[in-house]
Amino acid sequence: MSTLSITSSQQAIETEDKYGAHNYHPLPVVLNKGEGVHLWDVEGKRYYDFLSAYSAVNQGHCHPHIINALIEQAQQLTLTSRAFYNDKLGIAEKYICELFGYDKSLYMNSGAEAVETAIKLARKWGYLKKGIASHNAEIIVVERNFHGRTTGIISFSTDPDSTKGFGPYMPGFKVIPYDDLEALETALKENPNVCGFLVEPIQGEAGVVVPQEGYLAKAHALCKEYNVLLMADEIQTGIARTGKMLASYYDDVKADILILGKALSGGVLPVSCVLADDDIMLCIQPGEHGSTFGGNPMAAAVAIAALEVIKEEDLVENAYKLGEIFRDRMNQLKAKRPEVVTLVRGRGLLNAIVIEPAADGRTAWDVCVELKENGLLAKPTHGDIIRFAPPLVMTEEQLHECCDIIDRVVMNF
Ligand code: IF1
Repeated sequence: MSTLSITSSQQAIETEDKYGAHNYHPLPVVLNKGEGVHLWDVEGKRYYDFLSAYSAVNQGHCHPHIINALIEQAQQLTLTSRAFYNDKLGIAEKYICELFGYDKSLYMNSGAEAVETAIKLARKWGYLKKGIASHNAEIIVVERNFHGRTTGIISFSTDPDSTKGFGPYMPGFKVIPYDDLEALETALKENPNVCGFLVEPIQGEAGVVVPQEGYLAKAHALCKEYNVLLMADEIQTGIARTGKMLASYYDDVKADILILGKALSGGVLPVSCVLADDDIMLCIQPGEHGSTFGGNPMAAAVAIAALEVIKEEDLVENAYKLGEIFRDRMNQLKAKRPEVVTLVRGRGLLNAIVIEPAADGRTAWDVCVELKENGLLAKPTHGDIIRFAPPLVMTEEQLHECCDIIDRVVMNF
């Protein structure tokens, strides 16, 4: 059977349409090369990437330090399974524990796998340490949460597109409003079986929803008062994206369970990780959890390299500085077209604008198609919100060039 070679965008789109599941509706662009903040399509057109694969490519596409770590390890040893030790996992465990200040780490692959791991860990801790009766542990989650797409995780989603038609759902979750400390305290007071509060420090998929000042710190204090674990999902907000190494750091919070993914590998392969101290992590004993690829030598080598890039290139500071500039530019645009841009929000280089649909029905989708025509790639979420999240290696000059593109498109919308 001959291996197909893609020679046009149209051919790629038609091939995927014929042979691929229709579980996405991508923007009509077919990419075949990435480098730093840029992507190229099959026809050779260059774009600025303003999505970063939903914050997995914080270090820029194909970062040489990460790629070299991948190639070197791939030529040495790729996978042993955890039935045996390998000489890279311990180094990656030590590196990440010391970087974030935890006793232990548990490497998995996808973000959803890490969230499922955190759920199992919190429940186990609830039974062994808090004394919750078996099978009665509850975890508090928030409205418009996004933590992945497994049947367990969508069981507590409030998004019909994520949930309808996939039941029956996993029990043991209580949904409260986001950014509502009274609702959290009530839920904690009413239910002695709560073992965890799972929350994004800034809600990504909901449209970059930034909670009130001090929300996470006050939520953590309530969790401590009721002997409940704060489980911070920093899969999208972590690894320098919001202008701090973790979004939790805006509130000086160290979550009881920290969940990382995406940029933990710089977008090179799936690597996720759950971090916790011994009294929590050691509730899972040998043989009680794992995965074939979790903690494989390549993931270990890539994770270390991806985290080294963040530090060596001062990406936390760059994200903070460029984020200020970006929101300033977007607020200037909002002042010029208040009937189109109704909201600008975000932290660091995780931002979003809300686009009011035009009288003729054109929406944020049409803005993104026009941005693509002008050399910038972004994608709307929930119809009217455009998330802007470029790689953190962007220069100030490049950022202004991108803002000029957004300006031009919105002014003509
Ligand atoms: C898709 C959304 C973003 C995440 C948080 C866990 C996960 C994600 C905070 C699961 C993943 C991805 C999934 C991807 C698109 C993207 C996404 F639109 F789906 F919601 F970023 F906002 N926690 N988010 O953001 O990690 O298993 O995917 O590695 O499913 O379309 P994963």
